[in-house]
Amino acid sequence: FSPEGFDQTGAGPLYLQLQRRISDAIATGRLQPGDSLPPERDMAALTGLSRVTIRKAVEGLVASGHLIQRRGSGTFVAPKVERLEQALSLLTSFTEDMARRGKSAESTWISRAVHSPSPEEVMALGLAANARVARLERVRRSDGIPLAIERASISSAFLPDPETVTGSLYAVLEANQCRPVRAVQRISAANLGPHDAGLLNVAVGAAGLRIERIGYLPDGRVVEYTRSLYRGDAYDFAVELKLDP
Ligand code: 16G
Repeated sequence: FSPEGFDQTGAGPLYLQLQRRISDAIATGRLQPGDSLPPERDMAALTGLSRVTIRKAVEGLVASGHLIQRRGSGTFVAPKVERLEQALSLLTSFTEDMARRGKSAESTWISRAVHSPSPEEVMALGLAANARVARLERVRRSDGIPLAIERASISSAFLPDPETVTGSLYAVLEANQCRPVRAVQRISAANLGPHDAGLLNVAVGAAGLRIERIGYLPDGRVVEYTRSLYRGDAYDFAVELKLDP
């Protein structure tokens, strides 16, 4: 960062000039994923620009997904995601999928509690009106990178205490002898709104995949109704097709 090259007279607003400089540095590798940016005050001193201009430039680059901000620790160049290929024909869990790739699986919990079911949950899970439902909402990460937001609803009959799920939901369901053995999955396109984009560290409006999974027990009862939002820049879903006999 240096004061040279900022055109105070005509080459467009100064915050846009600074944004271009930072995004060029990322594109050319002079700034690497994970590199930290100097604090706002230092950037202002280094560039001769005002703190208001610095803040506006950084806010724009956070919104576009180039930078990420962590409260208390500063501003960083966003990590690059490598695309993952995910088979659609296997009923696996997030934890298992990551383990198979030799990657870690982590969750940041948003909420985990028992509720009265919504009409949508009553329908999907086939619940009685007075039933209760465990709702588990979390951001799924691998090697620290957020990949999906997952909102799982499980009848309390199968998961009385959602607090027992600290890592893998399917491992807990398996221990309770109610892991789904069959599922129907529906995928649709979605643009991520400000809240979800923030949770996934991507630009507002970035492409996402909305995935709904309904998981069944061998006797046909529904055990899981999960709605997820996957990062469109991180996943390729693949399935084998066979000629209609
Ligand atoms: C996957 C499933 C989700 C399931 C979860 C369990 C999709 C789209 N979703 O993320 O329905 O609840 O795995 O993972 O594949 P866990 O056992 O690691 O908690």
